[in-house]
Amino acid sequence: MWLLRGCTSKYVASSFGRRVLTTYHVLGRSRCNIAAFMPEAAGFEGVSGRAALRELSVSNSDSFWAAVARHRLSWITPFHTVQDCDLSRGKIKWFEGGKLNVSVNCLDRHVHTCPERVALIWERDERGSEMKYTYRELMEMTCQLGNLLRRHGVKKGDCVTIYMPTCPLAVASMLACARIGAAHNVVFAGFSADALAERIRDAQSSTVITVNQGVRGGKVTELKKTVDTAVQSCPTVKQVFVAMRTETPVTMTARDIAMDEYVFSYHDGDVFGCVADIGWITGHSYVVYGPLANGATTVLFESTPIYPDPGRYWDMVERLKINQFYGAPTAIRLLLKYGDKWVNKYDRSTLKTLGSVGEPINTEAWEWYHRVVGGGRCPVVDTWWQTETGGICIAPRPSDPDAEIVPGMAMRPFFGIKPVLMDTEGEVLTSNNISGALCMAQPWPGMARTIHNNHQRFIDTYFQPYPGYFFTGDGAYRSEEGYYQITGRLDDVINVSGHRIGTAEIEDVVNQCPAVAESAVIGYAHNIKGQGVYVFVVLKKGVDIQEADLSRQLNSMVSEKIAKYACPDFIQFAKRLPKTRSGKIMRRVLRKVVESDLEGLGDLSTLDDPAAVQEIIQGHEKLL
Ligand code: 6R9
Repeated sequence: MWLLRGCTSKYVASSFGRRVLTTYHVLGRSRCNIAAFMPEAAGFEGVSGRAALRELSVSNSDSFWAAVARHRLSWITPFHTVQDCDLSRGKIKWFEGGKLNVSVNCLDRHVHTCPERVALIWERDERGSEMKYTYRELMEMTCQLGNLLRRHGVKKGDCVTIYMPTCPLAVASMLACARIGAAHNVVFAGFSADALAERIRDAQSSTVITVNQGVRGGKVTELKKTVDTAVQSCPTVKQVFVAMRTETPVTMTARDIAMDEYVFSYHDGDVFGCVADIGWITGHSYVVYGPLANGATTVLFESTPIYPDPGRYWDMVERLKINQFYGAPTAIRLLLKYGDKWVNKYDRSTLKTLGSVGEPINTEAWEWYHRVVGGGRCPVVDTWWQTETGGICIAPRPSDPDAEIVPGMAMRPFFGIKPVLMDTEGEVLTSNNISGALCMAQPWPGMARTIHNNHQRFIDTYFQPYPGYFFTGDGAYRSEEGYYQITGRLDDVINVSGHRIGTAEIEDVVNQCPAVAESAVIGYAHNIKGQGVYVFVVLKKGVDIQEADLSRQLNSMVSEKIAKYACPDFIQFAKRLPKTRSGKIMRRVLRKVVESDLEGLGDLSTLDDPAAVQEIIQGHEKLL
């Protein structure tokens, strides 16, 4: 484990920490714990069955959330008012008068009842060298770190920047901040010095926590050096805590404070495997706060899906006996390219549920995930949510563990969530078999309260477009049966010859072509059709196909499955697509390339690999 030099394990007094309360629900039937708070919850006596409870969670949402909050969380001071929200003014206040500490809820509660249960399994980059940490150990580490931060002047209301790979010390750092009432600003460990500096300045951090070097996919990255460069343009930074992830020493300056390492003991436990980086909201809610608040064992995945080979996830599932696996479509599409043999090599019998998040999961990827990875026996849950929503809002089985699942559909609203679809005039669409802008008609506790230092932007972005509703920025389709399918960001809707169509819909068809591993569809100005269809295509490994052949195949598939107007006007082959560190295709960048507006590429700091953009630009120039 990571030991903090010179600090005691004295308990840090609880103080009211984070503004954002994250409620958590484990995916799938085996772990759905809603029943756990029902029997004694006032107002729920007559409610039997989860479908009825879901109904009540929307129709009587105050009682529902009050019961959840009282029975599932430990409060320092109980709340007196469940909520005081007004969506028309962007006013979001939950559990007024209440005080709790999220770190105490994630740690102390479980240390009292089951101290030796494994909290974290750190799947280190070096395959087969995983390490386990119990709740007791994680709490000790968190308290030590909390004390250390306090001794160095970090106090309630400060914002600490954490620039670390996904590892136990990063989790303890988040929890330590929460424990002492500081906010944390977790920055992806792949971001450049400039991107890091911008985020440190934005948060006005005086403290940064980092490691000497990161290791991911077998590659070493000089994180401490990046911090050194970044802080040169961050006058607020007074101190940088440096832990050792590798044995390579780094140059320390007067501003730097060293932290040391020793090894924790190993224990068995149940295992929730969300492979997201902790720098993404999915890592915050479903690697750290959600699983720990529920006393689960959570996996910290430090590596990449293809290191040292494309069997990495499934080897990890076998070794760590993972029960719920939660990942992103981009990784599934990548692994699908390498074929089934990398999956079939490993025992996946512990898997119960397969989750997907981050983008619409295309049909081919969904089917492969279900048939090959899950052997046809694990439900695939496509979960829709956003940073702003705090946790899952639409998912296939929030209430009925046997409910039907339609591939590629997020399906049903979660407890307490009331989605609505809006037309372009701002009217609520009441019928089914219809598409519109996805909004939320009711507040829920996990939703964002503000944008740091810019409350007006919060109101303008989320509450002004459809007064009285929270606007998600996404489009959705509601089927005849009332199920929801996310059609993508509304910015990604194009208008071809008067037909409005989500680019995700065309991509779904393109991705079904046997030669195609992945694609991105962009609209561009077309003087006859209004907008034309420009398709970026990444081919599967080993496929060799001429553009004319591919174009013929795609035209026939798109006209058959959608319509002739949606057929590609341009096809550009690409080795890879520009993506964010959380795996989302950066369509904005592709749009600018297609418009030949290279000046307007905008902020590229969240880009995973900047070389991908250069390749795309060159490919586009060749095509013209
Ligand atoms: C959790 C997360 C949010 C945006 C969201 C939407 C897209 C996420 C999705 C999905 C279709 C899903 N998105 N899950 N689209 N189906 N299951 O991804 O948060 O990084 O803030 O992104 O991601 O467009 O609005 P965040």
